[in-house]
Amino acid sequence: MTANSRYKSRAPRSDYVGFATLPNQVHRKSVKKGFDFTLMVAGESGLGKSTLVNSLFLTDLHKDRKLLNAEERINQTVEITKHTVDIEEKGVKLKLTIVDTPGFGDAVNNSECWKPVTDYIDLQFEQYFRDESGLNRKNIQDNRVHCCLYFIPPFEHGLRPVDIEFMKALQDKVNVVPLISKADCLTPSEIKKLKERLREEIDKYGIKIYQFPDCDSDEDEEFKRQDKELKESSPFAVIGSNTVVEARGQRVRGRLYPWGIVEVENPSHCDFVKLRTMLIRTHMHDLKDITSDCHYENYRAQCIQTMTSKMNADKRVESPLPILPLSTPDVETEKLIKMKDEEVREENQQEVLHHRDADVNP
Ligand SMILES: Nc1nc2c(ncn2[C@@H]2O[C@H](COP(=O)(O)OP(=O)(O)OP(=O)(O)O)[C@@H](O)[C@H]2O)c(=O)[nH]1
Ligand SMILES: [Mg+2]
Repeated sequence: MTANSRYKSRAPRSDYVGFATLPNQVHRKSVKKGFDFTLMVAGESGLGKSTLVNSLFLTDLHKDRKLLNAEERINQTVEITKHTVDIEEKGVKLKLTIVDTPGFGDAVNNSECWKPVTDYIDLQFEQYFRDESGLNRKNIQDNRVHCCLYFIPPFEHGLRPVDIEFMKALQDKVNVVPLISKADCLTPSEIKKLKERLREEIDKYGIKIYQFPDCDSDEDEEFKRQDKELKESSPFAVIGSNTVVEARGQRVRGRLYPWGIVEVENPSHCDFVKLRTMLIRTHMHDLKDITSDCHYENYRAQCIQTMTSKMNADKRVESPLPILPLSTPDVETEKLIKMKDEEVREENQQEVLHHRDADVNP
């Protein structure tokens, strides 16, 4: 729509007020402002978290970054690290932030290994809450985490206690998307079996993972088919690699084995493309909405509740008596007040008479 048409073209029609342009106005404004999205990865050490996010975004979308050579291995992540890339596509700007977390060990005692991760998420909420309640609300830096990819090892027959506890610790703070990592270690039938098992267990243990929203009935058939396929493929089985190999005469991102090549972006090898499509093309906005409408709202409500009860507690310490609201006196009280007034008046009169007597008869 041109500026001209927005202002003039519909003017003569009396039944057209013009609010039908609202979606266009919103569109223009949001394109101008740009978008942001923050993705986090979590799970046991060595499951390929850093490799996958690199395959997903950093090398893929950030054009200036070169692909790593086979020798340039990704190092073990030792602290929470944040990478931000500004990308642009058809004039739409996206600020993408990846939060890579160090994996927990495979030790039996992994008590509270999720704490640094949940603390990080809370800290971003806290920062946003402070900024939102402060004076400079216009330039708020929103670092809230919109999605956490939780990596499940391919070697187990289902969820381990630590996976259950970790996801439960995350579930009310962030959209959790479970992934079967290193899917190249499994055959297609093993993947199918593990997915079924994981779906059952997620249900059984009441783990709240990110739920894909229902598809609108007016969507076209192709979209509906893709949406169904997406839901049926969950939890996605993924493969990561930062090396480019030669396959079928083409250079593709993949893993080279003595017996063949595993292609990261080949849909018959793994769900990598489905995951990327879901995160970027189809569900980014929903993930952001749920973060702000559910997870952040929960945090905010809890914060306000804690602040209110603390304020009440402080007041009670300062004045041991409860502060009651002023009320209008009832009938009984008014009677008592009148009687008291009468008494005072009588006393005053007697005092005046007494003084007069004293003046007359000194
Ligand atoms: N077979 C296989 N190996 C993978 C895959 N993704 C990563 N790896 C390898 O697994 C090893 C660990 O990968 P990282 O990406 O460092 O794992 P991480 O989860 O980030 O580990 P921490 O930083 O310790 O938490 C590396 O040697 C990777 O090359 C995969 O999909 N399949
Ligand atoms: Mg890592």
